[in-house]
Amino acid sequence: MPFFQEPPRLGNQFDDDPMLPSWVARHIPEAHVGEVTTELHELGALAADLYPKQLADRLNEPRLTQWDAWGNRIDQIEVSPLWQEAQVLAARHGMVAAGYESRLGIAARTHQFAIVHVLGPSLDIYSCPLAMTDGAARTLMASGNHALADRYVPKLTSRDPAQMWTSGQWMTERTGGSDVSQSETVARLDGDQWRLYGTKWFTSATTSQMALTLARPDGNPEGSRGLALFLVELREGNGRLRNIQVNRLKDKLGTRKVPTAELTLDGTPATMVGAASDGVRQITPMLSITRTWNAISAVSAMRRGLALARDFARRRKAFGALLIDKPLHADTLASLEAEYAAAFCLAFRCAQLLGEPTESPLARALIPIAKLTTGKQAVAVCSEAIEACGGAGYVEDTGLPRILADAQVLPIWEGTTNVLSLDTLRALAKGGAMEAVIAEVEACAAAATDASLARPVEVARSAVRHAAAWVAEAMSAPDRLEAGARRFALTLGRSLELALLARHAQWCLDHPLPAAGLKGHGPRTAAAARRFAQSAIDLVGDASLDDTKLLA
Ligand code: MFK
Repeated sequence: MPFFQEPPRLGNQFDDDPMLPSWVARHIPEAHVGEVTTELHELGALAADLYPKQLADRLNEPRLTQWDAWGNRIDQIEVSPLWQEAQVLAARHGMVAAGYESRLGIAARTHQFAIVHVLGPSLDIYSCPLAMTDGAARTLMASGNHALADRYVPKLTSRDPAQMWTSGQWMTERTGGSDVSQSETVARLDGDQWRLYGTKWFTSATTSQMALTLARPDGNPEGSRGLALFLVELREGNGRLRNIQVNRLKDKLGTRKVPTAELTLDGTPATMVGAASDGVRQITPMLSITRTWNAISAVSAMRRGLALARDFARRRKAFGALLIDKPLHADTLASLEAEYAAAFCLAFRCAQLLGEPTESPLARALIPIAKLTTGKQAVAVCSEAIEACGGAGYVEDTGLPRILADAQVLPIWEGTTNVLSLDTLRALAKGGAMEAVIAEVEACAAAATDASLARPVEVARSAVRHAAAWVAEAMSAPDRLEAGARRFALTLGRSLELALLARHAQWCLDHPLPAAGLKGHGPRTAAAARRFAQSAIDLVGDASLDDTKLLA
């Protein structure tokens, strides 16, 4: 009988997760832990059931039809079958709605992102429109425009698939996605109606029913302060786009199921959300939400890659043994699991902070730090995960390469690593934020009292102190500060991850058997903290600016 390798299989994505069950047990109010655990267990089974469908749907991509047979411009986008199913599942399982429900109080966001974490990787990046939908709901609620909030938030947060709307977020133009101050789209009043004219260059999920976007009202000054925030309903009742042309869909490295388009707005009717200026400031609630989604999605992507790599290691024999029994392979997987566990803690800490009624200085600082740190980790871990499957990991019809291609967007959209490093400096410059980050690490250190956690705690404390000392000194030299911003932000990210992981390990050690599924979580989580502490946590250091000039 010739040899055929069994492909990796996906198990229940809640039960098999080494972090989520204990995090839920710790952070969901005690009265609701049972019900939420049952819900997540069911979603874990659904995520596994969807995986073969995902593989079968691999080659289906969105299609744009610009003209009908009679020469009418129609610009219709058809999404993949799995995306159509995702739309229903996302509404039904409250992937946005759960974050707005009061039943779990301050833990609503933990509940929501636990659902996203378990189900998201099986929905082919449908998380993209959901993230923007969540961001649009939060932005409208924060806008003070009660009429708009009352009209649209119930649609955006509905659990009824027939009622739920998704929203886009159109910020990027040909002038750029990072420096949006140069946006060229203008807004003109036509009677009482604002109309938008311009080109939007990277509109993800163009099948949404509405979008929030920036445009410069006629006569406003150059720069970002002259931009205003607008809400656009994309279609008439008959489905026709409202003075919007879809020029083409983007041909991307990954996220190929997402219908990302280039649009021309040619008198598109729009509603001004707030004041006629300061649109960037008005859209910042969107940024906090989508960046948290990004961090959670980074962690989920790592989980998916590792779940398949671990299963593969239990099925694949080489050199006389299963890969899982090979010391070097097991060591490699262990380090990746530690990286995942650490990233998980930071992303879910952000989710928890989002549940607070107003954005604290700690949340303002942690969200960009988490986004940039976990985005980089996702690419590195997903790359290792496909390598752990050998050549199969590099062959498209195994489905494995998509994991890496999709992960590569995570450090790019919603603010690149460098843009978010600078945003971290901006957040920390506001009163009390650096102190809040240090206090967070110190609080974790004080709670993680088990002797086996002493080294992780010390590594985290020393790295964060080093980072704080560096930034205090670099403040006086703007070029030095900017050049070192990424190393600084990643140091904060990794030391926060380590401190949060050590603290969670302590909780797991203290609660060994609250549920059968949590057996062994204490020693395992502590091992993750010890292993992560051996990785590079403190990256702070001044590189020579002269060398940079020579090299770059
Ligand atoms: C799974 C996840 C899926 C995610 C879906 C993604 C699909 C969408 C694809 C995309 O659209 S990707 C493109 C996304 N683009 C960005 O994320 C923008 C990246 N650039 C930045 O973040 C820049 O830093 C920024 C545009 C904000 C800089 O613009 P400005 O005009 O130079 O901002 P400025 O003057 O620094 O800040 C304006 C105000 O906003 C200030 O407040 P004040 O006026 O009161 O001083 C800032 O403090 C405030 N601000 C800026 N960033 C903030 C913020 N406030 C809170 N949080 C922030 N992050």
